[in-house]
Amino acid sequence: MGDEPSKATYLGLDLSTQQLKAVVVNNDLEVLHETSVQFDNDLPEFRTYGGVLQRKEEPHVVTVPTLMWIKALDMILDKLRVCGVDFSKVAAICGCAQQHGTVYWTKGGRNSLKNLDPEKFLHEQLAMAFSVTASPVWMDSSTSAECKLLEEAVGSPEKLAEITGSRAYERFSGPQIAKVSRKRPEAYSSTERISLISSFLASLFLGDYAPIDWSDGSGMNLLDIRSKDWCDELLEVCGPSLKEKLGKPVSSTSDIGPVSTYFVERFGFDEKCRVIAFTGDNPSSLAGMRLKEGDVACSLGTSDTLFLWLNEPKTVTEGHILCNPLDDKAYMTLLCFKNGSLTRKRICESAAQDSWPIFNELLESTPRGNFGNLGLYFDAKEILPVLIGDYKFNKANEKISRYNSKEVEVRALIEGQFIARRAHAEDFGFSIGPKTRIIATGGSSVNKAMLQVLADVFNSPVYISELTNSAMMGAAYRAKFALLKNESTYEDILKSLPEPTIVCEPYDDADTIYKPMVIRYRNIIEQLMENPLKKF
Ligand code: XUL
Repeated sequence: MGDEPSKATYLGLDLSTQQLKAVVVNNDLEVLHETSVQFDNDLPEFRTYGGVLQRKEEPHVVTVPTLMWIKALDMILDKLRVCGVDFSKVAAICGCAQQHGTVYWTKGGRNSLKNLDPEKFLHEQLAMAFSVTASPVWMDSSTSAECKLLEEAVGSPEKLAEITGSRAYERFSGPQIAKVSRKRPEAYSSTERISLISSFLASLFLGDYAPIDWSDGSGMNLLDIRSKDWCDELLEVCGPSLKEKLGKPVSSTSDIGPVSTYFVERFGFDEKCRVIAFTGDNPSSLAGMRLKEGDVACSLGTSDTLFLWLNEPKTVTEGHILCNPLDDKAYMTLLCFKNGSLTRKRICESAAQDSWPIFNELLESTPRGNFGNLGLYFDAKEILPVLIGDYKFNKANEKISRYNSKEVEVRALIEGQFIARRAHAEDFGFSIGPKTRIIATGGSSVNKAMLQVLADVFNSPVYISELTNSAMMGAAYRAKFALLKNESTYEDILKSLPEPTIVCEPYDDADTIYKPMVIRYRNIIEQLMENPLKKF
């Protein structure tokens, strides 16, 4: 394996909200095998919907049975084996996962990881390895009280944002850990190690606790993004002995050790195969999309996210600054909108018989600007702006309970979502114009009708990469990069890959139509934030 670099392959994984995906690429980074496990359909025994558990009585609490992810890994490795993957050629494994979620290993967890029996599935052996069996995930918004604690610990939201890259956010791991420590002190004290979902997945491959990487660690409200170490004042308010429970964070390009003997014996991995630090899905997407200066990445998935590469950190109170996953000196910005593809799916079900072709037909049969109708749809409490519910406005800006036609509803949703993305991106300091390349990725980026609306609302050309699944591909690319980083730049390693191609250009009248709608959106939000029940 290691002696013949040209034959080396790389394994990349993406543990996202609704599925686990895996890819094997060759030394030229061409895809050899790709497969996925869908949580709701392939693991129905865990009874998730959209990959998560959420009870009507406690809608802000959103969790995932940790064991489901482990069973998904068992399944995906078998799927790869059955489709003929030669694991002995894999030179390095890297992965990414939905950000912010936390995994609580019980005392003895490390021992279980180190002594896995290759004759058995992982999920059989790790069923008792967790002190909290349902991991809180990024969709959870039940930690307002804990957010206050963190902001008070350092003095203010601004100070917290200056240190950690973000003011306190309910889904961030620090407030989530503080909630476990306060509400379930016994479970907390029997916790030996707390992993992020990314470092948890890496731990399974490593056969030991994998460190948290700086980039995903920036989504915790605990890491000082400049010194790249934990902020002691913040750890203290979250729970006792938290430093030991988190372990030391490492650079996202770290080689964290060889693959565990479990994988060598069960699947035939080479014992020299390395595990590279896993990171968050958004940082991994940045790596997969090869962003250039000035490009804006737009990922349309369960959450919609916008991000860009940043050379220097800055302090922002809306949105996030994260350590960069490719360059230890650089940073990235991130804006996250919770109501992405699941909300689009809801309207596709109600207005378009659950058919995307019908949805697109409806979308394309209405003019840009939608006759003055504008809709805002927040199934779950949104992050930006903090609102929940449906808000529909007609041409006269009156709040109405429903639209008379399905096509108006479909366009109201898509325009409303993208107008919000643009307004918040501008507030955050993104500069957007006809020269900006918007690079789209994520599940909904295959939908050209939607991308046309994106191009028009942003008045910028939209590109897509031939390689969809940028988060998963980013993991495979980072696997190779981490092995060669002393000899090659990331650009060099990726130079044989095709450039993103343009798919939609804005119409000439786009800015005249959407600029006023962005202003109108801002006014509506200002008034709704003051009084969400306001009658317009
Ligand atoms: C980012 C965020 C989501 C998750 C799930 O802050 O919460 O994008 O990473 O994809």
